[in-house]
Amino acid sequence: MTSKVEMVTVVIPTLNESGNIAAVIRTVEKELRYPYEIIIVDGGSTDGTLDIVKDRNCKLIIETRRGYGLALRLGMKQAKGNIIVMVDGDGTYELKHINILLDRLTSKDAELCLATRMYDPNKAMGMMNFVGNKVITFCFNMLYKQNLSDSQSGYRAISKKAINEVEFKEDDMAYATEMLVKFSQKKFKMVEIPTIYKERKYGKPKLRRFKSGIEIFTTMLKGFTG
Ligand SMILES: Nc1nc2c(ncn2[C@@H]2O[C@H](COP(=O)(O)OP(=O)(O)OP(=O)(O)O)[C@@H](O)[C@H]2O)c(=O)[nH]1
Ligand SMILES: [Mg+2]
Repeated sequence: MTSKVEMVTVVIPTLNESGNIAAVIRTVEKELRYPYEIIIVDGGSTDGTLDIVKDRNCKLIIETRRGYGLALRLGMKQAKGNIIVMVDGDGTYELKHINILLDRLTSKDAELCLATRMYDPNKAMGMMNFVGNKVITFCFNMLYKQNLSDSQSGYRAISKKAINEVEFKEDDMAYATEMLVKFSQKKFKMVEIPTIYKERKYGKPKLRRFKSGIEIFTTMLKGFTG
């Protein structure tokens, strides 16, 4: 149950996002209507990302062990807000929708609200990612009796209390799925808002599709078989 936004902690993992991170931070600062802090968890960027972040009013954590999930987990541990927003530092998510995301979380009294890119009118997501995501999300919905449309969205508002009640183990991309699996098991309420997908303007994706796909399916099945 999340009926009120007192303070928001925006947790952003970064690994070589110098072309994107300034705009991400700026948009949060401009748009977010609630009291907030921003925590950047950097994986040891060598492209100037750190210099950009140090100039901003953000808390910076450096964690050179690899892993998207590890970075998010570390950032969330330090969160002061009662609500956490996790979002990538690559500019692919629409941060102008951040208040809508938070308002849906509280109006629905949910533990998690995710921003789904599946109704993007521009259909900007690449075919491989789109199909992979559809298959994973379909299996997840079947196994855990949910009705989500974008299980791989990394743009979510989550109650800090809910995060504290769950123990996470996944260090990489499967973390996003592990969260949905464990929240389903706890019967936490999960809702969505539609958002758009924006293509990466700078830098390279760190996603290794095959490795992540295997890890995601393993995570889903592990949760199901106990
Ligand atoms: N701290 C940290 N951040 C990471 C690591 N791997 C990825 N990231 C960041 O996590 C976010 C998600 O990674 P992306 O490379 O965008 O993966 P993706 O969203 O699947 O791929 P795109 O299609 O390019 O958006 C980005 O902000 C990355 O910079 C890591 O090992 N450590
Ligand atoms: Mg991305």
